[in-house]
Amino acid sequence: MNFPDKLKSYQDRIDKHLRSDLPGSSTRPSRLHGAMNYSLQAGGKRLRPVLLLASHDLFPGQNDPIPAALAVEIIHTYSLIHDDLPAMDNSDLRRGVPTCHKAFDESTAILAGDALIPLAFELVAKGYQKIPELGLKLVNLLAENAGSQKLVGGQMEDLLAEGKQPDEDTLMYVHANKTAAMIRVSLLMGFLLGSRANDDDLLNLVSQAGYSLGLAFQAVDDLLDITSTTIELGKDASHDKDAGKMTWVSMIGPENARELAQQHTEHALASIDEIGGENQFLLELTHYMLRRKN
Ligand code: GRG
Repeated sequence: MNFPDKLKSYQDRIDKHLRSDLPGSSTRPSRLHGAMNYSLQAGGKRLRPVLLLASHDLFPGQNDPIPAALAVEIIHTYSLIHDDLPAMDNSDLRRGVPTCHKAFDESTAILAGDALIPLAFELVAKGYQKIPELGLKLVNLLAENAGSQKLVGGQMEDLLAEGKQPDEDTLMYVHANKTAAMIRVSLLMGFLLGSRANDDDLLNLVSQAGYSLGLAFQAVDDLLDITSTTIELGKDASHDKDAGKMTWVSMIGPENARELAQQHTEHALASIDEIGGENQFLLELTHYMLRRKN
């Protein structure tokens, strides 16, 4: 199967389960479930669950990766809903449609984000209850990476840095935690559900690949803010620039940011290459992430 077809088949599989495995929009309170499903089904590249499935397929095993894949997309979606709120980035557009608080209202969007967090953990806990040792490990990994020293911590420092003089230490902290942590943990969870989960050398390589891929992804995201249009992005272009965000573009300029994205991509490719297994799709996905337009 060629790369675009494989990517689409992963995305379709995730979309299907997001529609069928979660409480539907008519579940009481329907306004809350309506808002949760609105944001989950607004689209999005499904990058994190695709990475999880592809990482699982490196060395496939008997475990079903879908509950974990849904969980990482659900945590990511909550973070977008909360990030878009007026108290944070105050964005009107996300995934090509009005943000959750614009389509509903602020209180509903806060609650929709809140409710998505335990839903993600419920899926992992229930999905892997027959393999409790691995299940707990996955719960722990997801909690750590979504928590105050990773995703939320990165978001906190990102907000604190707005309008400040750019400094590399802060920027690295924000990118490593706000962005790379969830990308890395997606690869790790997929790998741990596969048949080589006990191979620590491979696990280390997967971790390194995830970290580099996450940093490359964020450097590209910084560039897209100034090179892509609102239509292409599905969210406001020039948002970072207008908000005085600390980005690689504001710190080292677009050419150096592009160079940096390239370097992180090469590191990721080297690790994925060394991992071996059925790694062709992940190698192609890494290239695709560098040339993406949204
Ligand atoms: C509110 C705790 C909390 C965190 C918010 C996700 C996030 C952290 C902020 C969004 C802004 C941003 C630039 C984050 C960096 C990660 C990133 C580029 C997210 C967007 O991910 P994509 O491009 O989005 O994968 P889709 O819509 O395709 O899923």
